[in-house]
Amino acid sequence: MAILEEVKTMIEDGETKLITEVVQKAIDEGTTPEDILQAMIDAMSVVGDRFSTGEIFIPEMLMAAKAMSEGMDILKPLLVGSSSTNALGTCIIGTVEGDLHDIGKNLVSVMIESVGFHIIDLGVDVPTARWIEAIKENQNVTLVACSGLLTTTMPAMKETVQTIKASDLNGLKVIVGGAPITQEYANVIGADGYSADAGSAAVKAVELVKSM
Ligand code: B1M
Repeated sequence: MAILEEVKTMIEDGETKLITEVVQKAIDEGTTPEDILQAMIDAMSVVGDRFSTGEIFIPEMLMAAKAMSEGMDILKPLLVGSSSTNALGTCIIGTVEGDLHDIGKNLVSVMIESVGFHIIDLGVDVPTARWIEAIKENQNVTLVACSGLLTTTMPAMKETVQTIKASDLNGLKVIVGGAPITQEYANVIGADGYSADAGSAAVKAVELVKSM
């Protein structure tokens, strides 16, 4: 089996022990971290489809998510690199209230860190008050990045973004994303930026902060 197919199968099957070995083997064989990551993301889509059709249930989704996280632990240093300087200030990142999905958020975090931000990760299920508190208690916050994966938590994202924008917290930009989020929704809730994936989130983050 080609190595990327093997990586994909490990994630789809939630092989939390074997995944690190296979990811390391892919790296050793010269596969780029970006290609390995793409195979892992594709696998999560398959997992989502299987959940939708009732082929698998929450425990299997959880195992796949854990396998993805284990694989990411190996890829992260390669994706962030050593050029990280924090020159663009601090980014507060998290998943909005009511939402426990963190894989996409973690990927966005890695990519934003790689372009020169210091990351403060608030985790998942972050209520609006916690976002505000984190912005106030940290130095030089230039970016807030809100992730959301559920249609049912889109109103929580709206509340968080609108509360930040209506506050007297200046000198920062707010970027949003996640599967159900669109540019149109980002405009409606008053976010400064939207991105569909982790790579373009990093590009957008730089663009927004440099324009301040
Ligand atoms: Co859930 N889940 N889940 N889940 N889950 C989805 C999202 C779903 C689409 C599955 C499905 O039905 N096909 C569906 C949502 C439907 C909807 O809202 N329309 C769903 C559901 C229904 C649920 C529950 C309600 C199930 C239940 O209990 N009945 C429940 C909700 C729990 C809660 O949050 N309160 C639930 C639970 C879970 C698990 C806990 C089991 C697990 C999450 C574990 C974890 O994250 N640690 C899980 C998983 C794994 C998934 C799927 C299968 C995979 C998500 C994922 O990690 N994708 C997912 C199906 C799918 O996505 N196809 C699904 C890979 C990741 C790389 O992609 O997160 O989209 P993603 O991130 C992308 C972009 O969206 C973007 O960049 C990333 C890629 O580069 N992005 C940003 C993300 N954040 C961004 C922020 C940005 C910019 C871009 O700027 C700030």
